[in-house]
Amino acid sequence: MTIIQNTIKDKQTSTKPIWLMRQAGRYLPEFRDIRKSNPDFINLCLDYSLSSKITLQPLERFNLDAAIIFSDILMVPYGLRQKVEFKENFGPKLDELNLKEILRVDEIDFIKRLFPIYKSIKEVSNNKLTKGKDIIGFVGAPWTLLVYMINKKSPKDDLIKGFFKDDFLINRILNVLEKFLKIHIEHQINSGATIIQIFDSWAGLLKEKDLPNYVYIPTLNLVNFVKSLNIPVICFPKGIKDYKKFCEIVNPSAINIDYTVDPSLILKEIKIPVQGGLDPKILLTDKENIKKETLKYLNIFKDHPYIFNLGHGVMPQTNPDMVEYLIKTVKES
Ligand code: 1CP
Repeated sequence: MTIIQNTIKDKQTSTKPIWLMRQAGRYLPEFRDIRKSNPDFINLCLDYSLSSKITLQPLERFNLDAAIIFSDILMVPYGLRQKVEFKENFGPKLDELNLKEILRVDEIDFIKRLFPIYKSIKEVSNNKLTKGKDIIGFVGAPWTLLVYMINKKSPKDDLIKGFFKDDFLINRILNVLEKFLKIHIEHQINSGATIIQIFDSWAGLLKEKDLPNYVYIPTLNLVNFVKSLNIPVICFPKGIKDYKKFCEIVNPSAINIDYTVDPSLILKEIKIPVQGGLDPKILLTDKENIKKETLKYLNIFKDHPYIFNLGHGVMPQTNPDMVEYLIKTVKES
């Protein structure tokens, strides 16, 4: 068993495995090199040879315990024939959602559109760099995908006015997402993914009373599906106030915490394995501070099954040397 599987399934606490959200990406010069000659981000995700190469880049450099497939949560709206583009200094931009068009997409069509992702996972799992390590497949949670599909861009500056006005549309989309996210998860697993992470990056936009409808129930359906395939599932409901309640209701195999929550409180309140927490901005400071903050998390979770990770993705301006230092600190402690 890998050390991450040991942490999640056997609740071992003696070794702390580590991988990082966005471990492949803009902060690596070798990624920027590839990106320069591939301006279309969706096409890059659909080039299995390049996407598998990018996935392996951080494993070439660092002593990480898992690979996370280089892809994006917005490949699912793309698979459902909603046009997605990534604009520089703007982020994702989606076309108007067309329910009729989406309802016409069938499983065969969807898989055909996303097939390079599955091929990339196969390549990665056959590579010697991932031997004895986990391969993390992922999806966006239904709520976060719904946000992008209706909002048509990042909701950083808030959701568009009237976001919730069409109940019928919202419910149809959530239904479609549940069906196709299960298909996407199952194909990633059949291609070699050994863990699934569910990213709910915008869970924090919801009021407490809306969490059951948009977060707890749709996520629980996916979590139960992944568990039925005998694969661990890690949830990241970023920005929610009550991680304890989320864990009680959704009960994933492990919970990824964000950088705004107090890890000591999490230790007290949460029984399941924990992942992440360290503020990615810490990697923009100096080694002394990185060491101090890293040891803080390791110390708090020393007797708890814990997978070291950040409280959100590695930032583009991060110096790779600091990532190396972080990993070394975790491995040597
Ligand atoms: O070069 C570039 O411009 C691309 C930047 C980039 C990268 C490297 C985007 C655009 N996506 C990715 C890869 C990616 N996205 C991975 C790969 C694996 C890894 O972690 O190394 C993963 C897991 C994601 C997941 C993802 N995409 C999330 C969930 C996690 C999170 O960051 O909260 C979200 C919200 C997205 C949407 C997205 N894709 C890209 C951007 C810039 C965004 C966020 C936009 C926003 O703020 O709304």
